[in-house]
Amino acid sequence: MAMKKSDKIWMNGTFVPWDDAKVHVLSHVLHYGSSVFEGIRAYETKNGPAIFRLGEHIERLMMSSKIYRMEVPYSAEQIETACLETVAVNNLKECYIRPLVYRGYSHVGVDPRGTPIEVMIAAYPWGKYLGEEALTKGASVKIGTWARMAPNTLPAMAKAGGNYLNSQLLKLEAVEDGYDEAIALDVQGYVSEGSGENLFAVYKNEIITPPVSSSILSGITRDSVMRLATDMGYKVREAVIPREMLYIVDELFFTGTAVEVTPVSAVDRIKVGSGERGPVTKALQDAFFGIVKGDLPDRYGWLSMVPQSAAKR
Ligand code: PPE
Repeated sequence: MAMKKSDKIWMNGTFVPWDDAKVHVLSHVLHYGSSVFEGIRAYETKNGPAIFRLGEHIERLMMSSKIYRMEVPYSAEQIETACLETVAVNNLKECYIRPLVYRGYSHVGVDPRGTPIEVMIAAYPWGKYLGEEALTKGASVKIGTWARMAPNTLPAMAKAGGNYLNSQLLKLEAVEDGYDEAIALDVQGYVSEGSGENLFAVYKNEIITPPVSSSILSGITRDSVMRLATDMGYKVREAVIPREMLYIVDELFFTGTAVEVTPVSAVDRIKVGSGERGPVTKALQDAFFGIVKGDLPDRYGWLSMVPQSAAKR
């Protein structure tokens, strides 16, 4: 799937034309996966484009950088402003924003000390992660044969480029086998998350999701859905989930910036509930999309409006 280009990419403090945003082939990041990144969405609202939970995403980018001892040469505030400007200069309304912090070019060798820490931010249109139809019909998933990283191998809380080698193994296995997506177990055999999404189950009138200790990325959409569900009166709990529970729950859905809130219709070809999108999933989708698109009041202060004046830069 070729991506849709936009005009300009923010690279180390300046905007460069999309086709000129390049790195040297001996950059540390290419050889050793030394990057941390974010995925953020902006939605079109009646008052212009708005970025969803920008502050939390950049906070996580800074935490991921800290875990890998990468000294980011910009403040969180500067990166937030740069994200808003990147959407504006490209005249984008609905888009995906990808900030990346990476170790650049100085020398090859595992010891990363001395490599320049570089930052880029791109914004471009990105449609529905698992296809438009999955939002209503649900995704068919399999339990991957690859486990998520053991907690003392790669830190799952850091959204690091290298973690996505594990995600790629999971995703490739799933799509090659005819599924939309894979769910990974952790090294203990408990449910962790999808290749690029968190997972929620609805079971006996409770909403449950694996805890951070199950090697998940602590998702910002996950946090948003937990807050929305609690305020809507649902009982929400983090719980260690055994694999077989996925076969008997009433509803199952993914959350994530790219995937938004997407139902899961079957696990290992076993139908989840009736195999249709369930009522709790639907209610949470309505609440989530209502807020991000500005149709419902932004009662949690989750939207950052893109200043239109920034477009003139
Ligand atoms: N787990 C993983 C492994 C993950 O990659 C994501 C986001 C999430 C959970 C959900 O986190 P959050 O976006 O904060 O709710 N995955 C990003 C990258 C997807 C990609 O293919 O690239 C995303 O959704 O932007």
